[in-house]
Amino acid sequence: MPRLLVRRPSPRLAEGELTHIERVPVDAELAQHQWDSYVDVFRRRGWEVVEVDPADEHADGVFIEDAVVMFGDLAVLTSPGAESRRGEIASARSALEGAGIPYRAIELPGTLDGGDVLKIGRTVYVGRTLRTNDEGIAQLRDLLSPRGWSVVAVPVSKVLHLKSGVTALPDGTVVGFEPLVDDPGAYPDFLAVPEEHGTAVVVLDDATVLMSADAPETAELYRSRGLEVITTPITEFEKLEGCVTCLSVRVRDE
Ligand code: CIR
Repeated sequence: MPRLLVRRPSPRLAEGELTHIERVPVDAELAQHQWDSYVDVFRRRGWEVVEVDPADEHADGVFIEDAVVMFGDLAVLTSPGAESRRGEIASARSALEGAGIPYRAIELPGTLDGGDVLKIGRTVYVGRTLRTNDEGIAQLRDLLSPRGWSVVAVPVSKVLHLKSGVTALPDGTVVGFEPLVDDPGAYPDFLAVPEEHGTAVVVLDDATVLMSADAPETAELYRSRGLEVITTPITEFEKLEGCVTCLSVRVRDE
């Protein structure tokens, strides 16, 4: 059974880091409700939900994808680029140990945020951003090359993380909102979508994706390509530069 690692939102969510957008009020109660609905999408589809211990002192802890990335059955524990987020790693490590998931870690001075990692087949695109540095990318390459993955660094300057700008459909097509993508030509197969919040999809299976409810035209575009599209509202997380991918780590059966 696939497993979903999640961490419930901190009551301090509204104080999370912001880089590219202005701060607006966040409704903590609505955020909790949206988080519950997000987790329910997976639960209803048979995923086992594993809660990482709350880290209420870390406003951004809910964005658990930044702390852990799965490569097959190996987890990589990251080294967050924002100082305010480094304390999230200890509890993520305990969660991996508790769940019996083997892991390796990126170490300082290397930094790497999980939001900068996009896997397509055995290719791993890694955004070089304010959060992920060359040393972090080099450490990731050293871990993955012997395991048969190839790591490709791509520049990202217009959004927080690589996956704030692009993700991939089940067939490997990279989708992005072009004004926010540094180099669409970096990907063999690129599809421009009409809305910023439509760029992030979580692949649930070969025919189904989960995305934000705030991109209806993009949802229609994906449906016209034969996909089943499930939408969920995540407005309170989008206000903090979060998206649908970053609220969980998907541990899939290999
Ligand atoms: C941060 O700046 O770190 C958070 N406010 C947002 C993190 C979003 N994570 C992601 O896109 N993977």
